[in-house]
Amino acid sequence: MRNEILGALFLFAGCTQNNKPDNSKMVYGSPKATVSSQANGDTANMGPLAFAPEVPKTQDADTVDVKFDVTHHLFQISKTVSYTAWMFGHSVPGPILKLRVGQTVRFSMTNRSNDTMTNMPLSMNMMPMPHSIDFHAAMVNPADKYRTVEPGETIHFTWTANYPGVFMYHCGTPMVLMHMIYGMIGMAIVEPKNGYPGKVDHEFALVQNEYYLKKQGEIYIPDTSSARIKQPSFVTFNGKVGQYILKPLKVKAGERIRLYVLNAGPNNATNFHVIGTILDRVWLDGNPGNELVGMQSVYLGPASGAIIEFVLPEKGRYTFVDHSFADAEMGAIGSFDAQ
Ligand SMILES: [Cu+2]
Repeated sequence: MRNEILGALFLFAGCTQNNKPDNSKMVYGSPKATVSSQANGDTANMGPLAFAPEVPKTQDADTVDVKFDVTHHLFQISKTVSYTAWMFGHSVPGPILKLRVGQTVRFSMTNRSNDTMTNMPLSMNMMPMPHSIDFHAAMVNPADKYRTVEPGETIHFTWTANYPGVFMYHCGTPMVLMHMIYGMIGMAIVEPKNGYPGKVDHEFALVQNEYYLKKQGEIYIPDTSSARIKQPSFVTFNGKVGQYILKPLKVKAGERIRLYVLNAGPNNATNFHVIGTILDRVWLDGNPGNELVGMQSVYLGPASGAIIEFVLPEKGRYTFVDHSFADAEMGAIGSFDAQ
């Protein structure tokens, strides 16, 4: 009996220790960023990246090279709506980046906004713009690493992932609101040193964001005045209106599902909910130290994330929504097809 109590105490102490940040291992800051006036020759994305809902695999290395560029491009968010997007890695949201605590990222990004938008008439091309990137997962001097680079320039800097979690990255060039509603948002996942605890059968990444659009000729352009009063025209999971209603995410009944969810905002909160089940394990901001259990919905303000686990109990179609139902009506709705 005594041994059992001691064992339980030991386990409890172990958990607490695991969940506490170990400040002796933190890496604060990094060498100064460099900016070159040369564009990267290679336009391909590089690193432990994937496009949502796919979750990338981490790489087994102390230092990982990550590269994606900024482009301006026409982006289709529904059958009838296309708009002039500013994007990381040629998508909205930008590519999902996956790291492990302790890894150092050697990052590089070219501002290619001066490239011709190949999918639009020249007369409708967007003006080249200065851009930047701000990684919420990093602990660095923002004036240095998150500085704005001009069209054609390339920024290089390194940073180390100290905390596990589901973090946002975004363009931080003023007016920040404008750069975010144009599509300059993305997710970085940092897993604990030994990976996330527990086994799951499926993993998906979901980034929720708001669009504020107004019509201009045949296409739409982002509208900062409706963004200022927080009245979106569309709210989406992974950049496209209702895409997982049209094409549900396929799983099996009874399997354990893990979602990496980020509310990129930029303005409104979300109440993530799955109709027909209970969210049985939730790590706020994706840190196992912040565990909640048995949730009906997970409330996430702008730039908040979570890891959400659950089981779909029997065969069927399970809809997931932002339970602030105005947002579901505007496109923040999808479904799982459990076979
Ligand atoms: Cu920008």
